[in-house]
Order: sequence, then structure tokens, then C-alpha cells
Amino acid sequence: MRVISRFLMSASDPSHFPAPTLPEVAFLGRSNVGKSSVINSLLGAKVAKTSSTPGRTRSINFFEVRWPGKPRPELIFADLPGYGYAKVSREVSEQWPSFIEPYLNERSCLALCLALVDVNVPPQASDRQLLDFLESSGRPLVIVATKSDRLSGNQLGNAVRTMAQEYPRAHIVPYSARTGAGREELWQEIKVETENYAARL
Ligand SMILES: Nc1nc2c(ncn2[C@@H]2O[C@H](COP(=O)(O)OP(=O)(O)O)[C@@H](O)[C@H]2O)c(=O)[nH]1
Ligand SMILES: [Mg+2]
Repeated sequence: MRVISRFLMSASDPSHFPAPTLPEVAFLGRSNVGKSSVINSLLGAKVAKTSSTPGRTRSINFFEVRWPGKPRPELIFADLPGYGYAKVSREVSEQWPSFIEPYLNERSCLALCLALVDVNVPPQASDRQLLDFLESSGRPLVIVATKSDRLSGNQLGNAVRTMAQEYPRAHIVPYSARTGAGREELWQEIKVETENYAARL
């Protein structure tokens, strides 16, 4: 799967978001979980900034995605601000109700939510909060179990099973931005859900 992508904009005010004309895929999860790395891995280009130190910017970065040979963009990736790292309660209380939750509730073109959860870390309250919210919102949802390269095959199998018990209703795709494991499967999910979205219009 090869795509052509470009950074569109960083927006902190919903009135500046791109017009809701293309299906959008939202990348959600705690700071440092690997959101920007998964985006870059899917796009095959370093369009999203990655960092080992959690950022605190309250804005959404939008990327446009085209298929090679097609003149028009096909979909949008939205990199949402992370939350729940270090100063958990403060970040959750600031980012979540005032910004992330309204986006999830109101963004009309939102075709798929990708909830990123670090497969190396035991279940966290902030992950549970995100997953509960997404499940009750009824938005199409896939869990991306990130940094799968850090575990051996057996450990990974156990960790994914634990995650599946924790979140029984969502499909889980183990992913490594480092090795590309899970890339084709995740693209497949994205294609299916964006086509479902287009069919509902
Ligand atoms: N081993 C490993 N490290 C990763 C992977 N994805 C991200 N990281 C590391 O995790 C840190 C945070 O990644 P980043 O994409 O910036 O996370 P974000 O804050 O959620 O956007 C960086 O140091 C990355 O190099 C992965 O698949 N495997
Ligand atoms: Mg990031």
C-alpha cells in the first residue's frame, strides 16, 4: 500500500478544521503511545512529528492522503493531542472535556476512530476512559496495540489476549511502527471503514 500524503494544518479551533468533505480517521491515545509514529508508518513518510518527550499542545494536526495516480485526496488523518501522561488528572481534565470529546461528538466526517494503546503497558484508567467513551459514542472503532516489536511472539499473544478481555467489543490490530508489522491489516480496516462511511452518505 503506497500513498501520497501531506501535512494540511494544525488547528486548535473547530472553526479552522478542514471542511468535513472527506472521510476522516482519528488517531487517539495517551501521549507517547505512538500516534505520530503510526501515522508516519502508514503514510510511509515522516509527515508527523514524533518525540520521546510528551507534548502538551492543544491542537489537532490534519494530514491529507491520496492514492497514487488519483488527482484528489481520498481521506484525512487527524492526529489528536495526547492526554493522560504524567500529570494525568490535569491533562485529562483540560484536553478531554473541552476539546477531544466535542471533536468526537461533533465531527460529522469522522469515519473511523483508532484508539492507540501501548501493548507493553498494563491497562490504564485513561485508556479505559477513551475506550468507554468511544464504545458508547457508536463511532466505528479499532484498537491499535502499539510498539508490538518490544514483545516476543508469546508475550505479544498474551498481551493482546489480556487487551481483548479488557475491551471485548473492539477489533485489535497489533502494530509496530518500527518493523511495519500490522500495517497492511490496519490499512485494510481503514479502507473498509472509509468505504462504509461513503456508502452511508
Ligand atoms: N519500539 C518502538 N517504539 C516506538 C514505536 N512507535 C513509537 N515509538 C517510540 O515512542 C515514542 C513516542 O512516539 P510518538 O509517535 O511521538 O508518540 P505520540 O506522542 O503518541 O505521538 C518515541 O520515542 C518513539 O520512537 C514502535 O512501534 N516501537
Ligand atoms: Mg505525537
